[in-house]
Amino acid sequence: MVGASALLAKRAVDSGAGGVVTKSIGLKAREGNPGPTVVETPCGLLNSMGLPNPGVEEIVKEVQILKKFDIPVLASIYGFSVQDYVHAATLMVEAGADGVELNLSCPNVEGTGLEVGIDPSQVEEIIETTKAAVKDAVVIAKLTPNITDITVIGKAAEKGGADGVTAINTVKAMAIDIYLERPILSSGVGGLSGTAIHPIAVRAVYELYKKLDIPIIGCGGVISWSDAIEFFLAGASAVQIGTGILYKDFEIFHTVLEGISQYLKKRGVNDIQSLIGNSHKTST
Ligand code: RRO
Repeated sequence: MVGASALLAKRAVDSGAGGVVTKSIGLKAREGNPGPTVVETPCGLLNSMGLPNPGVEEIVKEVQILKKFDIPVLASIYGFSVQDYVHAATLMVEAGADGVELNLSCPNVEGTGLEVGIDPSQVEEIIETTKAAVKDAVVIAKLTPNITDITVIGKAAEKGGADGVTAINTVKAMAIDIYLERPILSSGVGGLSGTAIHPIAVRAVYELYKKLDIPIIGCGGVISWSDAIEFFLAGASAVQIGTGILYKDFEIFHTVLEGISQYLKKRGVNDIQSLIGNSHKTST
């Protein structure tokens, strides 16, 4: 996720990213939650941004710029109803997005994201209706880890016709100011990303790989090239980097790609494809 700016997204691709996922977009502009909306913790970033975005009409322009540069774009979409998801997704695909990643997992706003993303029947319906509307464009479901069994939601997405799933969105978490004796985030609870959640994300990808036949995108705490390799071995076909950009700047894409390439060379492996899911061979 590189926000809502085409130029920042282009910087990520110039630094080695294979494509970009936008900040989550809805039909209407939203200011987001009042501050503080972000807290740095010793092992990750806690946020409660509250879906700030300029609305789909503004993002259409950014997507059009990205497509002029031939950059692969997934538009992240949220909605407060099935029709919201479908409408915003259709506008993004008409603007040239290669596909949409449906946010079924934002932990910070009532009536969307996580609230629908823990209900298999709603997930299936949102995916099925969106897929029917955008036809050949890719539809990915971004899943929440804030559920006992993530594979139930993964299966629902697959049944609805998803082309893939992204695992995972942020983990519900909290930080408290010990002198003010109250939560630091204005909303109290937020979502944790970064290093702390990487092992949770690897476990989620591993469990999903056992049950799904569609591709999985690993997301959560990729800071070093070895984090990406872990995702591939767990069963991911691709990885996303978000919080890692804040820690390592855009240079992270180059460093991760270079590390992966050295690892493959050292191990005599031809391509990443040959790594996908390999950790399952030696486990029960
Ligand atoms: O904007 C947010 O508060 C937010 C979103 Br859309 C999301 O998907 N995950 C998250 O941790 N925060």
